[in-house]
Amino acid sequence: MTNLTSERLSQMVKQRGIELGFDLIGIAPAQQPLTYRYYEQWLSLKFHGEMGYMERRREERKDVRNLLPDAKAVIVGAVNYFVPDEHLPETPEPRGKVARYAWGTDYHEVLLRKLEALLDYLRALLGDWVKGKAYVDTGPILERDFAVQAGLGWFGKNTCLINPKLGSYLLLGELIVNVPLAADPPFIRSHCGKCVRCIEACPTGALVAPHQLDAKRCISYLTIELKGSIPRELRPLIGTWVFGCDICQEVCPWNRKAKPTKEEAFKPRPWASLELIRLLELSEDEFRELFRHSPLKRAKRWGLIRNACVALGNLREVRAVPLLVQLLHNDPNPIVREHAAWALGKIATEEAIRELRKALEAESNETVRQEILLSLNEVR
Ligand code: B12
Ligand code: SF4
Ligand code: SF4
Repeated sequence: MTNLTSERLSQMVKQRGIELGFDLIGIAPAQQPLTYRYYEQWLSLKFHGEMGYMERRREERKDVRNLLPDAKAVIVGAVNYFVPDEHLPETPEPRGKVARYAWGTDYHEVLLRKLEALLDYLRALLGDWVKGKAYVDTGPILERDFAVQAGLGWFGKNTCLINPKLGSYLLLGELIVNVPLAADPPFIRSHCGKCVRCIEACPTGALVAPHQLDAKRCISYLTIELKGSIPRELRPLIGTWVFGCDICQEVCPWNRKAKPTKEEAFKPRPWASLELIRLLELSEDEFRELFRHSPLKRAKRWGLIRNACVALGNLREVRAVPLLVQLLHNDPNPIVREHAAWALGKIATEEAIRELRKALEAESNETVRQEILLSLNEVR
Protein backbone atom coordinates (compact mmCIF):
# COMPACT_ATOMS: atom_id res chain seq x y z
CA MET A 1 0.00 0.00 0.00
CA THR A 2 0.98 3.62 0.18
CA ASN A 3 0.66 6.45 2.63
CA LEU A 4 -0.61 8.84 -0.06
CA THR A 5 -4.01 10.29 0.82
CA SER A 6 -6.94 9.65 -1.51
CA GLU A 7 -6.91 13.39 -2.35
CA ARG A 8 -3.23 13.30 -3.33
CA LEU A 9 -3.74 10.11 -5.35
CA SER A 10 -6.63 11.73 -7.23
CA GLN A 11 -4.48 14.74 -8.03
CA MET A 12 -1.68 12.53 -9.34
CA VAL A 13 -4.02 10.44 -11.48
CA LYS A 14 -5.58 13.53 -12.99
CA GLN A 15 -2.20 15.06 -13.74
CA ARG A 16 -1.09 11.83 -15.44
CA GLY A 17 -4.36 11.77 -17.41
CA ILE A 18 -3.74 15.26 -18.75
CA GLU A 19 -0.16 14.27 -19.70
CA LEU A 20 -1.63 11.30 -21.58
CA GLY A 21 -3.76 13.66 -23.66
CA PHE A 22 -7.14 13.84 -21.95
CA ASP A 23 -8.57 17.36 -22.15
CA LEU A 24 -10.75 16.78 -19.12
CA ILE A 25 -10.46 14.26 -16.35
CA GLY A 26 -12.47 13.79 -13.20
CA ILE A 27 -13.31 11.16 -10.61
CA ALA A 28 -16.71 9.80 -9.69
CA PRO A 29 -17.55 7.49 -6.80
CA ALA A 30 -18.09 3.84 -7.82
CA GLN A 31 -21.81 3.75 -7.29
CA GLN A 32 -25.11 3.75 -9.12
CA PRO A 33 -25.62 6.18 -11.98
CA LEU A 34 -27.79 9.20 -11.11
CA THR A 35 -30.02 8.75 -14.16
CA TYR A 36 -30.67 5.01 -14.27
CA ARG A 37 -34.43 5.63 -14.13
CA TYR A 38 -34.25 7.68 -17.36
CA TYR A 39 -32.50 4.81 -19.07
CA GLU A 40 -35.25 2.38 -17.96
CA GLN A 41 -37.87 4.85 -19.18
CA TRP A 42 -36.06 5.16 -22.53
CA LEU A 43 -36.12 1.39 -22.95
CA SER A 44 -39.78 1.11 -22.00
CA LEU A 45 -40.61 3.70 -24.68
CA LYS A 46 -38.69 1.50 -27.17
CA PHE A 47 -36.47 4.47 -28.07
CA HIS A 48 -33.50 2.12 -28.47
CA GLY A 49 -34.98 0.59 -31.64
CA GLU A 50 -32.98 -2.45 -32.76
CA MET A 51 -29.97 -1.78 -30.48
CA GLY A 52 -30.48 -5.04 -28.57
CA TYR A 53 -27.22 -4.51 -26.67
CA MET A 54 -28.81 -1.51 -24.94
CA GLU A 55 -31.39 -3.81 -23.32
CA ARG A 56 -28.91 -6.37 -22.06
CA ARG A 57 -26.78 -6.43 -18.89
CA ARG A 58 -29.04 -4.08 -16.96
CA GLU A 59 -27.69 -5.16 -13.55
CA GLU A 60 -24.21 -4.04 -14.56
CA ARG A 61 -25.52 -0.75 -15.93
CA LYS A 62 -27.37 -0.20 -12.63
CA ASP A 63 -24.19 -0.19 -10.56
CA VAL A 64 -20.54 -0.20 -11.68
CA ARG A 65 -19.71 -2.44 -8.73
CA ASN A 66 -21.34 -5.19 -10.78
CA LEU A 67 -18.61 -4.64 -13.38
CA LEU A 68 -15.71 -4.67 -10.92
CA PRO A 69 -16.77 -6.09 -7.53
CA ASP A 70 -14.41 -4.10 -5.29
CA ALA A 71 -14.64 -0.92 -7.35
CA LYS A 72 -13.93 2.27 -5.41
CA ALA A 73 -13.77 4.97 -8.08
CA VAL A 74 -14.53 5.72 -11.72
CA ILE A 75 -11.95 7.85 -13.51
CA VAL A 76 -13.64 9.62 -16.42
CA GLY A 77 -11.59 11.15 -19.22
CA ALA A 78 -12.78 13.24 -22.17
CA VAL A 79 -10.93 14.07 -25.36
CA ASN A 80 -11.93 17.02 -27.54
CA TYR A 81 -12.28 15.92 -31.17
CA PHE A 82 -13.34 19.19 -32.79
CA VAL A 83 -11.75 20.04 -36.15
CA PRO A 84 -13.00 23.04 -38.17
CA ASP A 85 -14.66 22.34 -41.56
CA GLU A 86 -11.80 24.08 -43.43
CA HIS A 87 -9.53 21.17 -42.50
CA LEU A 88 -11.62 18.59 -44.35
CA PRO A 89 -9.82 16.80 -47.19
CA GLU A 90 -10.66 17.99 -50.72
CA THR A 91 -13.19 15.55 -52.12
CA PRO A 92 -14.86 15.69 -55.54
CA GLU A 93 -18.61 16.39 -55.53
CA PRO A 94 -21.15 15.08 -54.76
CA ARG A 95 -19.99 14.57 -51.18
CA GLY A 96 -21.43 12.58 -48.32
CA LYS A 97 -21.17 13.99 -44.80
CA VAL A 98 -19.49 12.11 -41.98
CA ALA A 99 -20.02 13.07 -38.33
CA ARG A 100 -16.99 14.80 -36.82
CA TYR A 101 -16.27 12.16 -34.21
CA ALA A 102 -15.43 9.78 -37.06
CA TRP A 103 -13.09 12.04 -39.07
CA GLY A 104 -9.92 10.63 -37.50
CA THR A 105 -8.65 7.28 -36.25
CA ASP A 106 -11.20 5.12 -34.43
CA TYR A 107 -11.66 6.77 -31.01
CA HIS A 108 -12.11 3.45 -29.22
CA GLU A 109 -8.48 2.62 -30.01
CA VAL A 110 -7.25 6.11 -29.05
CA LEU A 111 -9.04 6.46 -25.70
CA LEU A 112 -8.60 2.85 -24.58
CA ARG A 113 -4.84 3.20 -25.04
CA LYS A 114 -4.82 6.25 -22.76
CA LEU A 115 -6.93 4.50 -20.11
CA GLU A 116 -4.67 1.45 -20.16
CA ALA A 117 -1.64 3.71 -19.72
CA LEU A 118 -3.37 5.28 -16.73
CA LEU A 119 -3.93 1.83 -15.21
CA ASP A 120 -0.24 0.97 -15.76
CA TYR A 121 0.66 4.19 -13.98
CA LEU A 122 -1.49 3.30 -10.96
CA ARG A 123 0.01 -0.21 -10.84
CA ALA A 124 3.56 1.13 -11.03
CA LEU A 125 2.75 3.56 -8.22
CA LEU A 126 0.77 1.28 -5.91
CA GLY A 127 1.48 -2.33 -6.82
CA ASP A 128 -0.06 -5.30 -8.58
CA TRP A 129 -3.13 -5.39 -6.35
CA VAL A 130 -4.56 -2.54 -8.43
CA LYS A 131 -7.40 -3.73 -10.64
CA GLY A 132 -9.11 -1.74 -13.32
CA LYS A 133 -11.61 -2.03 -16.18
CA ALA A 134 -11.61 0.41 -19.07
CA TYR A 135 -14.61 1.29 -21.23
CA VAL A 136 -14.96 3.50 -24.29
CA ASP A 137 -18.40 2.90 -25.70
CA THR A 138 -17.63 -0.75 -25.14
CA GLY A 139 -19.64 -1.85 -22.10
CA PRO A 140 -22.82 -1.62 -20.03
CA ILE A 141 -22.14 1.72 -18.38
CA LEU A 142 -24.02 5.02 -18.70
CA GLU A 143 -20.95 7.00 -19.70
CA ARG A 144 -22.48 10.48 -19.81
CA ASP A 145 -23.87 9.93 -16.33
CA PHE A 146 -20.44 9.18 -14.87
CA ALA A 147 -19.01 12.18 -16.72
CA VAL A 148 -21.61 14.35 -14.98
CA GLN A 149 -20.82 12.69 -11.65
CA ALA A 150 -17.09 13.33 -12.22
CA GLY A 151 -17.84 17.02 -12.76
CA LEU A 152 -16.99 17.19 -16.50
CA GLY A 153 -20.21 18.84 -17.65
CA TRP A 154 -24.00 18.72 -17.78
CA PHE A 155 -26.58 16.79 -19.82
CA GLY A 156 -27.60 19.06 -22.70
CA LYS A 157 -31.17 18.95 -23.96
CA ASN A 158 -29.71 17.19 -27.02
CA THR A 159 -28.64 14.51 -24.46
CA CYS A 160 -24.91 15.21 -25.05
CA LEU A 161 -22.48 15.96 -22.27
CA ILE A 162 -21.49 19.64 -22.50
CA ASN A 163 -18.52 21.22 -20.79
CA PRO A 164 -18.72 24.99 -20.21
CA LYS A 165 -15.21 25.59 -21.65
CA LEU A 166 -14.98 22.97 -24.41
CA GLY A 167 -18.57 22.41 -25.54
CA SER A 168 -19.83 18.94 -26.50
CA TYR A 169 -17.40 17.66 -29.15
CA LEU A 170 -15.98 15.32 -26.53
CA LEU A 171 -15.46 11.59 -26.50
CA LEU A 172 -15.64 9.79 -23.18
CA GLY A 173 -13.81 6.90 -21.56
CA GLU A 174 -13.92 5.43 -18.06
CA LEU A 175 -11.50 3.46 -15.94
CA ILE A 176 -13.19 1.72 -13.00
CA VAL A 177 -10.61 0.99 -10.28
CA ASN A 178 -10.41 -0.67 -6.87
CA VAL A 179 -8.30 2.24 -5.62
CA PRO A 180 -9.91 4.66 -3.16
CA LEU A 181 -9.62 8.00 -4.95
CA ALA A 182 -11.22 11.21 -3.72
CA ALA A 183 -14.22 12.03 -5.94
CA ASP A 184 -14.87 15.39 -7.60
CA PRO A 185 -18.14 17.23 -7.02
CA PRO A 186 -20.77 16.34 -9.65
CA PHE A 187 -21.81 18.94 -12.25
CA ILE A 188 -25.29 19.66 -11.01
CA ARG A 189 -26.40 22.77 -12.89
CA SER A 190 -27.60 22.73 -16.49
CA HIS A 191 -26.55 25.72 -18.58
CA CYS A 192 -29.09 25.14 -21.35
CA GLY A 193 -31.49 27.68 -19.88
CA LYS A 194 -34.47 28.38 -22.14
CA CYS A 195 -32.59 27.42 -25.30
CA VAL A 196 -34.21 24.73 -27.50
CA ARG A 197 -32.12 25.16 -30.68
CA CYS A 198 -31.11 21.52 -30.87
CA ILE A 199 -34.70 20.32 -30.58
CA GLU A 200 -35.85 22.72 -33.29
CA ALA A 201 -32.95 21.95 -35.62
CA CYS A 202 -33.16 18.15 -35.58
CA PRO A 203 -34.38 17.32 -39.09
CA THR A 204 -36.11 14.08 -38.14
CA GLY A 205 -37.73 15.18 -34.86
CA ALA A 206 -35.65 12.63 -32.95
CA LEU A 207 -35.37 14.89 -29.91
CA VAL A 208 -38.94 14.30 -28.83
CA ALA A 209 -38.53 16.37 -25.63
CA PRO A 210 -35.60 17.93 -23.75
CA HIS A 211 -33.11 15.13 -22.86
CA GLN A 212 -35.16 12.51 -24.71
CA LEU A 213 -33.89 11.03 -27.91
CA ASP A 214 -35.92 8.53 -29.90
CA ALA A 215 -32.98 6.76 -31.50
CA LYS A 216 -35.27 5.19 -34.11
CA ARG A 217 -35.57 8.63 -35.71
CA CYS A 218 -31.97 9.76 -35.18
CA ILE A 219 -29.81 9.98 -38.33
CA SER A 220 -26.88 8.64 -36.34
CA TYR A 221 -28.86 5.47 -35.55
CA LEU A 222 -30.33 5.21 -39.05
CA THR A 223 -26.94 5.47 -40.79
CA ILE A 224 -24.79 3.49 -38.31
CA GLU A 225 -26.75 1.17 -36.05
CA LEU A 226 -29.79 0.16 -38.10
CA LYS A 227 -29.15 -3.12 -39.87
CA GLY A 228 -32.23 -3.08 -42.11
CA SER A 229 -34.04 -0.65 -44.40
CA ILE A 230 -34.17 3.02 -43.54
CA PRO A 231 -37.87 3.89 -43.08
CA ARG A 232 -39.11 5.46 -46.31
CA GLU A 233 -40.58 8.56 -44.67
CA LEU A 234 -37.27 9.40 -42.98
CA ARG A 235 -35.03 9.05 -46.07
CA PRO A 236 -35.73 12.55 -47.46
CA LEU A 237 -34.87 14.06 -44.06
CA ILE A 238 -31.39 12.57 -43.92
CA GLY A 239 -29.93 14.93 -46.51
CA THR A 240 -26.37 13.93 -47.34
CA TRP A 241 -25.33 12.42 -44.00
CA VAL A 242 -23.81 9.00 -44.70
CA PHE A 243 -22.34 8.26 -41.26
CA GLY A 244 -23.72 9.88 -38.11
CA CYS A 245 -25.06 13.41 -37.75
CA ASP A 246 -23.85 16.55 -35.98
CA ILE A 247 -26.75 18.96 -36.39
CA CYS A 248 -27.88 19.09 -32.75
CA GLN A 249 -24.29 19.90 -31.77
CA GLU A 250 -23.56 22.32 -34.62
CA VAL A 251 -26.44 24.58 -33.57
CA CYS A 252 -25.53 24.51 -29.88
CA PRO A 253 -24.25 27.90 -28.67
CA TRP A 254 -21.83 26.13 -26.32
CA ASN A 255 -19.94 24.82 -29.35
CA ARG A 256 -19.24 28.29 -30.78
CA LYS A 257 -16.11 28.36 -28.65
CA ALA A 258 -15.00 24.85 -29.62
CA LYS A 259 -11.21 24.67 -29.92
CA PRO A 260 -9.36 22.48 -32.44
CA THR A 261 -8.31 19.10 -31.07
CA LYS A 262 -4.76 18.58 -29.84
CA GLU A 263 -5.03 14.86 -30.55
CA GLU A 264 -3.04 13.94 -33.68
CA ALA A 265 -5.12 10.79 -34.15
CA PHE A 266 -8.27 12.90 -34.56
CA LYS A 267 -6.96 14.99 -37.44
CA PRO A 268 -9.12 14.29 -40.54
CA ARG A 269 -8.28 11.19 -42.54
CA PRO A 270 -9.37 10.51 -46.14
CA TRP A 271 -12.73 9.10 -44.95
CA ALA A 272 -13.76 12.39 -43.27
CA SER A 273 -15.55 13.46 -46.44
CA LEU A 274 -16.75 10.86 -48.92
CA GLU A 275 -17.14 10.92 -52.66
CA LEU A 276 -20.66 9.52 -52.92
CA ILE A 277 -20.53 8.00 -56.39
CA ARG A 278 -17.22 6.27 -55.61
CA LEU A 279 -18.88 4.58 -52.62
CA LEU A 280 -21.31 2.81 -54.92
CA GLU A 281 -18.52 0.81 -56.56
CA LEU A 282 -16.61 -0.11 -53.42
CA SER A 283 -15.68 -3.81 -53.20
CA GLU A 284 -15.53 -5.68 -49.87
CA ASP A 285 -11.73 -5.72 -50.02
CA GLU A 286 -11.48 -2.00 -50.76
CA PHE A 287 -13.93 -1.27 -47.95
CA ARG A 288 -11.89 -3.27 -45.44
CA GLU A 289 -8.64 -1.66 -46.54
CA LEU A 290 -9.94 1.92 -46.60
CA PHE A 291 -11.78 1.85 -43.27
CA ARG A 292 -9.56 -0.47 -41.21
CA HIS A 293 -8.73 2.19 -38.58
CA SER A 294 -11.90 4.18 -39.05
CA PRO A 295 -15.14 4.15 -37.03
CA LEU A 296 -16.89 3.83 -40.41
CA LYS A 297 -16.12 0.12 -40.53
CA ARG A 298 -19.08 -0.33 -38.15
CA ALA A 299 -21.51 0.54 -40.96
CA LYS A 300 -20.21 -2.33 -43.20
CA ARG A 301 -19.88 -1.98 -46.95
CA TRP A 302 -23.55 -2.62 -47.68
CA GLY A 303 -24.65 -0.14 -44.98
CA LEU A 304 -22.49 2.63 -46.36
CA ILE A 305 -23.78 1.95 -49.89
CA ARG A 306 -27.37 2.00 -48.56
CA ASN A 307 -26.66 5.41 -47.01
CA ALA A 308 -24.96 6.71 -50.17
CA CYS A 309 -28.06 5.71 -52.21
CA VAL A 310 -30.24 7.79 -49.88
CA ALA A 311 -27.89 10.80 -50.09
CA LEU A 312 -27.70 10.57 -53.92
CA GLY A 313 -31.48 10.26 -54.15
CA ASN A 314 -31.86 13.35 -51.99
CA LEU A 315 -29.45 15.23 -54.27
CA ARG A 316 -31.29 13.97 -57.41
CA GLU A 317 -27.79 13.19 -58.70
CA VAL A 318 -28.09 12.23 -62.40
CA ARG A 319 -24.39 11.24 -62.62
CA ALA A 320 -25.06 8.38 -60.21
CA VAL A 321 -27.66 6.66 -62.43
CA PRO A 322 -25.36 4.13 -64.20
CA LEU A 323 -23.92 2.78 -60.93
CA LEU A 324 -27.31 2.79 -59.18
CA VAL A 325 -28.67 0.76 -62.10
CA GLN A 326 -25.86 -1.76 -61.70
CA LEU A 327 -26.61 -2.12 -57.99
CA LEU A 328 -30.32 -2.46 -58.66
CA HIS A 329 -29.78 -5.34 -61.07
CA ASN A 330 -26.76 -7.05 -59.58
CA ASP A 331 -26.11 -6.41 -55.89
CA PRO A 332 -26.65 -9.61 -53.88
CA ASN A 333 -27.97 -7.65 -50.87
CA PRO A 334 -31.72 -6.84 -51.14
CA ILE A 335 -31.32 -3.79 -48.86
CA VAL A 336 -28.86 -2.29 -51.33
CA ARG A 337 -31.20 -3.07 -54.27
CA GLU A 338 -34.12 -1.52 -52.39
CA HIS A 339 -32.30 1.74 -51.66
CA ALA A 340 -30.84 1.91 -55.17
CA ALA A 341 -34.42 1.64 -56.47
CA TRP A 342 -35.51 4.46 -54.16
CA ALA A 343 -32.69 6.71 -55.34
CA LEU A 344 -33.49 5.99 -59.00
CA GLY A 345 -37.14 6.87 -58.33
CA LYS A 346 -36.06 10.22 -56.88
CA ILE A 347 -33.68 10.99 -59.75
CA ALA A 348 -36.33 9.83 -62.23
CA THR A 349 -34.50 10.32 -65.52
CA GLU A 350 -35.82 8.33 -68.49
CA GLU A 351 -33.04 5.79 -68.06
CA ALA A 352 -33.76 5.47 -64.31
CA ILE A 353 -37.45 4.78 -64.94
CA ARG A 354 -36.75 2.33 -67.77
CA GLU A 355 -34.34 0.35 -65.57
CA LEU A 356 -36.77 0.32 -62.65
CA ARG A 357 -39.40 -1.25 -64.93
CA LYS A 358 -36.89 -3.78 -66.20
CA ALA A 359 -35.83 -4.69 -62.63
CA LEU A 360 -39.45 -5.31 -61.66
CA GLU A 361 -39.62 -8.17 -64.15
CA ALA A 362 -36.53 -9.90 -62.76
CA GLU A 363 -36.77 -9.08 -59.03
CA SER A 364 -38.00 -11.86 -56.74
CA ASN A 365 -37.57 -10.21 -53.32
CA GLU A 366 -40.95 -8.89 -52.16
CA THR A 367 -39.59 -5.82 -50.29
CA VAL A 368 -37.51 -4.74 -53.26
CA ARG A 369 -40.47 -5.25 -55.59
CA GLN A 370 -42.62 -3.08 -53.30
CA GLU A 371 -39.97 -0.35 -53.35
CA ILE A 372 -39.77 -0.43 -57.16
CA LEU A 373 -43.56 -0.24 -57.44
CA LEU A 374 -43.79 2.67 -54.98
CA SER A 375 -40.98 4.51 -56.75
CA LEU A 376 -42.57 4.01 -60.16
CA ASN A 377 -45.94 5.16 -58.81
CA GLU A 378 -44.38 8.34 -57.49
CA VAL A 379 -42.83 9.31 -60.83
CA ARG A 380 -45.94 8.66 -62.87
C1 B12 B 1 -26.63 4.12 -27.75
C2 B12 B 1 -25.74 5.30 -28.08
C3 B12 B 1 -26.11 6.11 -29.14
C4 B12 B 1 -27.47 6.00 -29.81
C5 B12 B 1 -28.52 6.64 -28.87
C6 B12 B 1 -28.09 8.01 -28.33
C7 B12 B 1 -28.72 8.42 -27.01
N1 B12 B 1 -28.85 9.71 -26.80
O1 B12 B 1 -29.03 7.57 -26.21
C8 B12 B 1 -27.22 6.76 -31.14
C9 B12 B 1 -26.80 5.77 -32.22
C10 B12 B 1 -28.42 7.55 -31.68
C11 B12 B 1 -26.04 7.63 -30.75
C12 B12 B 1 -25.74 8.82 -31.39
C13 B12 B 1 -24.67 9.62 -31.04
N2 B12 B 1 -23.66 9.32 -30.19
CO1 B12 B 1 -23.72 7.80 -29.03
N3 B12 B 1 -23.70 6.44 -27.67
C14 B12 B 1 -24.57 5.54 -27.34
C15 B12 B 1 -24.10 4.77 -26.08
C16 B12 B 1 -23.53 3.42 -26.52
C17 B12 B 1 -25.18 4.57 -25.01
C18 B12 B 1 -26.01 5.83 -24.70
C19 B12 B 1 -27.10 5.55 -23.70
O2 B12 B 1 -26.85 5.01 -22.65
N4 B12 B 1 -28.36 5.89 -24.05
C20 B12 B 1 -29.47 5.69 -23.16
C21 B12 B 1 -30.19 7.02 -23.00
C22 B12 B 1 -31.29 6.88 -21.94
O3 B12 B 1 -29.23 7.93 -22.51
P1 B12 B 1 -29.08 9.42 -23.02
O4 B12 B 1 -29.95 9.71 -24.18
O5 B12 B 1 -27.63 9.71 -23.14
O6 B12 B 1 -29.72 10.21 -21.79
C23 B12 B 1 -29.02 10.36 -20.59
C24 B12 B 1 -29.14 11.80 -20.07
O7 B12 B 1 -29.58 12.69 -21.08
C25 B12 B 1 -30.00 11.70 -18.85
N5 B12 B 1 -31.36 12.14 -18.96
C26 B12 B 1 -32.37 11.55 -19.59
N6 B12 B 1 -33.51 12.23 -19.38
C27 B12 B 1 -33.19 13.26 -18.58
C28 B12 B 1 -34.00 14.27 -18.07
C29 B12 B 1 -33.38 15.23 -17.29
C30 B12 B 1 -34.25 16.29 -16.75
C31 B12 B 1 -32.00 15.18 -17.03
C32 B12 B 1 -31.33 16.22 -16.21
C33 B12 B 1 -31.21 14.14 -17.56
C34 B12 B 1 -31.83 13.20 -18.33
O8 B12 B 1 -30.03 10.33 -18.47
C35 B12 B 1 -29.75 9.48 -19.55
C36 B12 B 1 -28.93 8.30 -19.03
O9 B12 B 1 -27.71 8.72 -18.49
C37 B12 B 1 -22.98 5.74 -25.53
C38 B12 B 1 -21.81 5.04 -24.83
C39 B12 B 1 -22.24 4.62 -23.44
N7 B12 B 1 -22.04 3.37 -23.12
O10 B12 B 1 -22.75 5.43 -22.68
C40 B12 B 1 -22.54 6.53 -26.80
C41 B12 B 1 -22.26 8.03 -26.61
C42 B12 B 1 -23.37 8.61 -25.79
N8 B12 B 1 -22.36 8.58 -28.01
C43 B12 B 1 -21.54 9.49 -28.26
C44 B12 B 1 -21.53 10.23 -29.47
C45 B12 B 1 -20.28 11.05 -29.77
C46 B12 B 1 -22.64 10.19 -30.32
C47 B12 B 1 -22.92 11.13 -31.51
C48 B12 B 1 -22.49 12.58 -31.30
C49 B12 B 1 -22.26 10.54 -32.79
C50 B12 B 1 -22.68 11.26 -34.07
N9 B12 B 1 -22.20 12.46 -34.32
O11 B12 B 1 -23.41 10.71 -34.88
C51 B12 B 1 -24.46 11.00 -31.63
C52 B12 B 1 -25.18 12.04 -30.75
C53 B12 B 1 -26.68 11.93 -30.84
C54 B12 B 1 -27.33 12.46 -29.56
N10 B12 B 1 -27.93 13.64 -29.62
O12 B12 B 1 -27.25 11.75 -28.54
C55 B12 B 1 -20.66 9.83 -27.06
C56 B12 B 1 -21.22 11.11 -26.40
C57 B12 B 1 -20.20 12.11 -25.90
C58 B12 B 1 -20.91 13.34 -25.35
N11 B12 B 1 -20.24 14.49 -25.40
O13 B12 B 1 -22.01 13.29 -24.87
C59 B12 B 1 -20.81 8.51 -26.17
C60 B12 B 1 -20.74 8.75 -24.68
C61 B12 B 1 -19.71 7.53 -26.64
C62 B12 B 1 -18.33 7.89 -26.06
N12 B12 B 1 -17.71 6.97 -25.37
O14 B12 B 1 -17.84 8.99 -26.22
N13 B12 B 1 -25.38 7.14 -29.72
S1 SF4 C 1 -27.75 13.56 -34.22
FE1 SF4 C 1 -28.98 14.56 -35.86
S2 SF4 C 1 -30.81 13.29 -36.09
FE2 SF4 C 1 -29.83 12.69 -34.13
S3 SF4 C 1 -30.84 13.95 -32.59
FE3 SF4 C 1 -29.04 15.12 -33.25
S4 SF4 C 1 -29.81 16.42 -34.94
FE4 SF4 C 1 -31.35 14.84 -34.59
S1 SF4 D 1 -28.66 23.79 -28.30
FE1 SF4 D 1 -29.38 24.86 -26.48
S2 SF4 D 1 -30.79 23.41 -25.49
FE2 SF4 D 1 -29.61 22.26 -26.98
S3 SF4 D 1 -27.93 21.41 -25.79
FE3 SF4 D 1 -27.19 23.35 -26.65
S4 SF4 D 1 -27.64 24.90 -25.07
FE4 SF4 D 1 -28.80 23.06 -24.54
